[in-house]
Amino acid sequence: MKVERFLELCPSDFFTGVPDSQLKALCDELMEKYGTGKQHHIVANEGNAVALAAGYHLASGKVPMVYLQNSGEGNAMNPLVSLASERVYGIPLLLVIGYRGEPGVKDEPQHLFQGEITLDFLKLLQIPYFVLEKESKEEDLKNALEGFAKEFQKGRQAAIVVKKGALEKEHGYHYSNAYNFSREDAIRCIVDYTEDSPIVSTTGKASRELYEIREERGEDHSRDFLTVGSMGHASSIALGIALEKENERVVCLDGDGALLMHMGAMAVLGASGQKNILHILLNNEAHETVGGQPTVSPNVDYGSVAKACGYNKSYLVRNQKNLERVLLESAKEEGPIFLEVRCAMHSRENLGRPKESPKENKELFMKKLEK
Ligand SMILES: Cc1ncc(C[n+]2csc(CCOP(=O)(O)OP(=O)(O)O)c2C)c(N)n1
Repeated sequence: MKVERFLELCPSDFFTGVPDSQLKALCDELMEKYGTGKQHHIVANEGNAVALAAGYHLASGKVPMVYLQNSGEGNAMNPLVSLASERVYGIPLLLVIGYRGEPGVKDEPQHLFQGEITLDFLKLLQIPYFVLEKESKEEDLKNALEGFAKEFQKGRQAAIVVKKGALEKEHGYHYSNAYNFSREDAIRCIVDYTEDSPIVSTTGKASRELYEIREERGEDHSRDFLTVGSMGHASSIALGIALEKENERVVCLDGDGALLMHMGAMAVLGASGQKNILHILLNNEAHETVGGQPTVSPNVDYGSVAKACGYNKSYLVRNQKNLERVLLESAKEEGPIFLEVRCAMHSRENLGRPKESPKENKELFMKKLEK
């Protein structure tokens, strides 16, 4: 179905969510039509989206749309259950959910279990849903929305679960930023200069690039924990390792979308005063992995946030030369250290994926840490 028509049929005039590659047509259309601001907000996590939409409903009486990848169901669950629920405030919301890991469709390991429980999750929360497929007819969606309208009147939520290829848009939206230092080159440089340090890398393409860089160097992957799912939690994983392994200097490779998703982790990391941790933010001001949709990063001074959270030092670099200098200099400093690298919004078309399973990655990583 054409995304333009989809939006005409949906009852909402306010849209908020966290982007998803499977919902790229929807995200692109919302960007083209509204940009970000008054009617469309790309937020830090899916729970934020539910709450922001709830506020909009309180002020307008209308039914806002909350869009998310199914991975975000967990983040959305608390405000769905304890705020929006008919048994609490009764806030009508139209959820639009990208269906990754759909049973029977090949997908990455981190999506498989989530895919299996996506519809059960909605059933558990007593949220009626319609699964939109490539073959769905306009009539099917209209009928579902008519049913949903009755639910909304009762202060309930309803969901459209979007299968791969179900929403289409002729022209993609063009996203860009002002930087030209590639994330992959930044990671290559970090691997060069942090020597044998364990690296905890964030969800998305940064982990895939780290994996490929090890292959390129003929090294194994035993120093890297690739956080393929659980977006926003890489720095907490790194802190957990640093607390236990005080002789290791633990490096976290974070993304700006991921860091924003659970920014409270920075406060905890700062407060830990842990000397053996280097938190590196690869800031491309975008959710590049899922299509390049903007984050609110241009508005955030991360270095100041880190300092205010109690990190010992914070650095900002935009090119290879300065990154090399800071990596050398910061190796002599006590942590927690924060290093922001402003990166281009780009990745290779032919970027591979890890060949080992997440469990194999874990076992290799643990074995190496043990030594
Ligand atoms: C809870 C959750 N919501 C959404 C996603 C989908 N997702 C995967 S990667 C990604 C973007 C990550 O952005 P950022 O951390 O800035 O890294 P970049 O892709 O720009 O390198 C998103 C939204 C997810 N995996 N988990």
